[in-house]
Amino acid sequence: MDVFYKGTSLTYKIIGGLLDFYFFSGPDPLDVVDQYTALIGRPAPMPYWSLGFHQCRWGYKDLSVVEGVVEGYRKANIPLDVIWNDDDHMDAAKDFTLDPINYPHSKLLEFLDQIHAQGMKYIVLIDPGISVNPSYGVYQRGMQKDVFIKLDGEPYLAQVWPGPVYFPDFLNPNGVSWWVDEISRFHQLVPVDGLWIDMNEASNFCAGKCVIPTTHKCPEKFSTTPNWTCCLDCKDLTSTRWDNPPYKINASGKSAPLGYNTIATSAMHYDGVLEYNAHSLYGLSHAIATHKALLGLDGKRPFILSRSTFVGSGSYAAHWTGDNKGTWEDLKYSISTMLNFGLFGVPMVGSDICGFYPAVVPLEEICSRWIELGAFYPFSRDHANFASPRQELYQWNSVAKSARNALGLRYKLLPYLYTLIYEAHLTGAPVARPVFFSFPEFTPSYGLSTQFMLGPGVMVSPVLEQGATSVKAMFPQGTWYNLFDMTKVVISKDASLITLDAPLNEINVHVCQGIVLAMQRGGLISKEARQTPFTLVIAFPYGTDGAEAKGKVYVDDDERPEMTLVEGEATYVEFVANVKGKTVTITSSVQMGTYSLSKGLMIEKMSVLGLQGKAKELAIEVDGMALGNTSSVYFNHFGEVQQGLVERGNKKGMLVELKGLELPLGKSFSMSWQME
Ligand code: MIG
Repeated sequence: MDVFYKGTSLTYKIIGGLLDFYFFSGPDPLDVVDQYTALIGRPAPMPYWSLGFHQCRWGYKDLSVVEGVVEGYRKANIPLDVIWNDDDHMDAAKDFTLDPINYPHSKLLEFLDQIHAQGMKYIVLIDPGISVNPSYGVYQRGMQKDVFIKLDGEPYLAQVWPGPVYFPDFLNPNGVSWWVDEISRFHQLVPVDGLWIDMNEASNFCAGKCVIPTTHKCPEKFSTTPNWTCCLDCKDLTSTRWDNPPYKINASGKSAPLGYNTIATSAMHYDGVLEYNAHSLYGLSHAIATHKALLGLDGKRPFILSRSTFVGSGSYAAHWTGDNKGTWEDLKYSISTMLNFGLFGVPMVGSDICGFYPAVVPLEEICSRWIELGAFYPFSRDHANFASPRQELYQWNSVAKSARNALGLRYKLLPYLYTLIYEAHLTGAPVARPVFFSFPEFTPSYGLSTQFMLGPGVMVSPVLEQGATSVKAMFPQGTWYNLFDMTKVVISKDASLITLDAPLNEINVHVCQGIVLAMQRGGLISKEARQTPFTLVIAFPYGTDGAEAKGKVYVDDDERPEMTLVEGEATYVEFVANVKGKTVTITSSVQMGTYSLSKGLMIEKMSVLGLQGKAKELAIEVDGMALGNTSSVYFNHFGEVQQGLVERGNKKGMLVELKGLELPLGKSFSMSWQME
């Protein structure tokens, strides 16, 4: 179909099929996504480590380069959880193989042992196209099991990186079991922690009905410079209504056959299903098969990143927004594409940080701004094209500084992000969401796509313009506290734009009044960060003497596939804080606490925002018993007590910190004190 949007109307030009309409009545945006994902499938649980930072690049020509990247991050003190290979590790671009010279098996295993020992992870790319090559086991077994999509009774011939390929049919149960087996064989060879499935639209360098040429080699020779010109002998398919329907969609800007640069639409899947009818499901079926394969390996929670998605893909895979450019325009555009995927039920999403295609402008400043924004994508990965200059975050001192700053906060917010993944899995609620999702009454934010929220309580306001050192941001009514310096307060009364300082290495991230944020100390790797003590950030309205704040935290052993409250394997705690007159109380209500107690997780600090004056007369109860010895516990007061209400802007407020706590996360507690 072609869909035309004309401001006041949508026109669907459809060349066939049945139309099923579903209406989701809301009333709130979050209700709509809840109803929608109840129908199409809830977003998949994600491993905790996948919320860490990822580094990738097409063109890490050998293992030593990859090792150098890990070392580069370590030396620069920039967090890194996952290192990726694009197709460079493969032997002549064939799935499930290793280049014996550049990625020798034993060396790769040594490297993986090392990084795994630190808790880091490794992901590689695979494509659906299987090299047509009688000496290649993956191909042989696929032929034996008859798993490929067909045209005129023969496997449909296409071309991707390895040269001539056949495309597996993931609608065929044999296709799925063959794929599951190939992944399990590969995993025995290389213990990868997740898989990246690319080119699964499916993308084909050729079009129509092709044969392997007899007059020249195809590909000419396998070279290290990628080459995507069609080398097969091909004829356009024009005789069937499947290939050549009377209405021509705008395929690649050409009035070409419908299957142009993909699988011919008259090709046949299992059980007589035409590609014409199944085309859009290819990437989804690929993700489902890959998910099944990973689940079967060692019972760990799968991580899959897919380029092609369809309704329902979020139940199996994360998504990145494809081949973008290192431009200010694409930096900005990444926000709306990310927010869209949240609405589609694919909350684990992000764009290639610093841009994929070789930059047309110097990258240093853009890359600083990009990691500041990208550190708050649910899926945070730097990735580049083989022809791009190197753009790992440590390549420039200024970018490294921005990265330490922004990723530093991300790693402190990991428990919050992980809890949002849990909520997404339960209710479809997007991790990154438009401001109006949390503030449906705030109509001026309906068109806002230069800022966004993480969950209900965190606002991200990035710089998206060259040379800017401040940013104009909009805030729903209330008090917002800067998470980098909690004494910086924004008090918003209406939709007018507030100018915030934003020097090159800084991004504005604010927490909203009414929220209790569970944070940890952070670190350079999520495995360590997740073991550190917690801080509860409690945001009351500025200068209040009557208010409530709420929050929750979910933690579990993220190795198991399910994200459910199982005794011993998960913890779920809700926090409620109140101010009434001079009395402040904070309580936890534990739905399940065994997991975090067994791990010895502690709350060490409360950071309370919005109060005036000095705190005194602390009382703490744990499990209903007064805590006798509170000698290690003390209050700190930062910032300034303002007289009267500040109206807006970068004002100073007050932070009351309660430090020296050792409250086990997972025990119910209640505490209270008086403000002088
Ligand atoms: O035609 O595997 O979008 O992220 O680096 C290019 C090489 C094929 C496209 C992906 C990109 C990846 C690239 N792939």
